[in-house]
Amino acid sequence: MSYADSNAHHEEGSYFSGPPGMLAKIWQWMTTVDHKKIGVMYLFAIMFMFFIGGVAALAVRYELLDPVRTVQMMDASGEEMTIVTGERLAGLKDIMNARSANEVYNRMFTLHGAVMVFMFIVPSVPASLGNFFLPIMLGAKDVAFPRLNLLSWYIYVTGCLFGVLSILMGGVDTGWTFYTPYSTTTDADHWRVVLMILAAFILGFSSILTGMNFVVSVHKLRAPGMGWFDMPLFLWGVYATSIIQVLATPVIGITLLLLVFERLFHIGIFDPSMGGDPVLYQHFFWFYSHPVVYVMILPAMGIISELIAVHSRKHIFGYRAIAFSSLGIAGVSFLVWGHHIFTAMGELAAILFSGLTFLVAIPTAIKVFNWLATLYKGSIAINTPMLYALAFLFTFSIGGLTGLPLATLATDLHLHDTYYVVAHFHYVMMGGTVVAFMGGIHHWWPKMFGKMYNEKGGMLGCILVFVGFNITFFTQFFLGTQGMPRRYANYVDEFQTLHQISTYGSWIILLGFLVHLGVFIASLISGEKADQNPWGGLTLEWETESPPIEHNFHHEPVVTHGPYDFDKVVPPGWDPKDYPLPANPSSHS
Ligand code: CU1
Repeated sequence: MSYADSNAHHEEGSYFSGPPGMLAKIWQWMTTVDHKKIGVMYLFAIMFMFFIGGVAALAVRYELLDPVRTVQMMDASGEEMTIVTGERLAGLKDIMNARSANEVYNRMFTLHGAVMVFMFIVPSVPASLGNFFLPIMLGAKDVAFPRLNLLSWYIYVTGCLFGVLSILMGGVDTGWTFYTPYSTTTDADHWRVVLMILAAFILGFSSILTGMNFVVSVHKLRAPGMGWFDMPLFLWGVYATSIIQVLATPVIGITLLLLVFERLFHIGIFDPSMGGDPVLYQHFFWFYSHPVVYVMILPAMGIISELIAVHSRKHIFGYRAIAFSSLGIAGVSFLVWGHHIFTAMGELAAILFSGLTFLVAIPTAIKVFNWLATLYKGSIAINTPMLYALAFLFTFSIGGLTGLPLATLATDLHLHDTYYVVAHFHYVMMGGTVVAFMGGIHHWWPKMFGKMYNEKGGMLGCILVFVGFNITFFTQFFLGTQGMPRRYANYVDEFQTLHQISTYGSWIILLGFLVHLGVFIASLISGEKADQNPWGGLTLEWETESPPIEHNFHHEPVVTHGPYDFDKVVPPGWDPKDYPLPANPSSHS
């Protein structure tokens, strides 16, 4: 509680205490250049897109509950729809089976992929937690370009609106990758396709500008005493991501623009019937979309470093190795795009891309081993952030290791375009990024909103998500190795049991997220007031109030110890409530 008296001579309120009056408040939020408010707005928008993408995912899984002979009968007999499989096909299933079930199914998985990739997972950690915490962890008042930050938010919202508009008009069936020539020739309504492509195009600008803002902030705004290697590892993750965003995103921008021109004006770049080359599109597309996998995962890895160090109160093992491995992953990420299209290139090229892909395993394994070494003999807290960190180690390791057979040419030929791939990238994206994101939200929730959440509820949600996730996606490794191709609404009977198990798992995931939602709402309404430093962290965000004041710190903080120097500065038997540390003459002088 010591912060209260040290700040007593200041009147500044918390960042969300706005002017009186609802309209004035809304106006203040809409025009704010405060990185914290912008981070919170991103958080809610991103969660909303996660909800839309999640509903589509549940619909896809629901359709796959049975092999659906309904569709074949319907195709044969024209418009008449015959429901064969009985009562279980009521409700949502009817909608899925409307007119051409396969068509609706294709739109559903495209909606799921496009929303989750472009509108949820790419901006997820950097735009929400990154925006809120990067300046505070640097000891700065705001990001380097606060107005640009607000502009990035509005560009993000515009992109999402384009996407939602396309969905409301009926959606697209191209898959989230918009592969040509299908995406330039599909007879779906022009504007739906164009709107969805433009959505991704616009969202790219938001990504570039945010990345640029963060790179400059890290270079220019570190607090006095904070060298590069005194930065929290979350910031190293966000920094590495920002570099990729700035360098790779322009490529997808140009590519999508060319795609729109091709679709509208038939200029002959990607369409072979006009002398174009569809494989050229795939190279362009993955030149961005592989690095962007690391835009998704690097900030998540940064979160895991914070969670593991703080909640086991241990100095992180191999700080520099973790920091450099983030940059290493960012560098290698630009050299491996070809592994998505092994079958569309020459033998030598495929061998080179295969070899380069294996390089990613080195910095990734460095991180995983360092996290394990940090946990060793730590005083491990059993709480939601730590549970999510442990879940991450498990699921992300499976995600990483199952990538190796895909990088191997001989095995990739069999596994390509099967459910094995679906399982693999969900283990990385959901088992990695989403799991870390959830852990990070719980870790920083008390700081962002000034309220504690119910720990038992958080842990219950985490366990449900973890169990449901593994039931849903581990089965898909078996489906894939047995030959079930991805992107099909119908399948042969022998796959039914595994598909059903997978679908039941998706319901457990849903239950887990509903528990989380309930816990968050309960916290906002009636949560216990959070201390300044509920976990005993040593990074700068814990040196300001919960929630932070408008300009983050009363005085410019001075960094006097490393971000994880628990062994040096934390006295035995220390209670985080006694923050700041007795021996720490830092910011509150
Ligand atoms: Cu890739």
